[in-house]
Amino acid sequence: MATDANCLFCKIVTGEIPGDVVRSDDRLVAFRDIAPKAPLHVLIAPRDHQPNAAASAAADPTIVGELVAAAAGIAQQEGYEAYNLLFNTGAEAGQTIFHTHLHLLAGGITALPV
Ligand code: DGP
Repeated sequence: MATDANCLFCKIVTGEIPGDVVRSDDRLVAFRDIAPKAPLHVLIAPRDHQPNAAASAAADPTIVGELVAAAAGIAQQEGYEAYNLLFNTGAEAGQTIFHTHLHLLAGGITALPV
């Protein structure tokens, strides 16, 4: 499994830096966004360090589906039937953390997380 000692989200998924974790298993960690753009705003990150969703899909063909399935479970657990999912890919598209993460937003988006 790839890790990057300089990556903030690697530090959150390993617990080196605390996060408000809502789900964790051997494949992924989900934690609340520090600057939420909706009443529910959770980031779902693979443990494996890859710079974006396309790279994760290339490295591990099932992981992106696992992130989506985790999002569905978290939304249900938090009481939301409807939600939005977003991968920012590339700095020009608003990506600021270059460790794959799926944004899960529900309850009314106040601004796009870009
Ligand atoms: P993106 O722009 O797609 O790379 O999203 C990065 C998100 O990460 C952004 O919505 C803010 C969030 N974020 C940045 N630093 C931290 C942090 O230290 N903890 C948590 N929980 N979220 C963070």
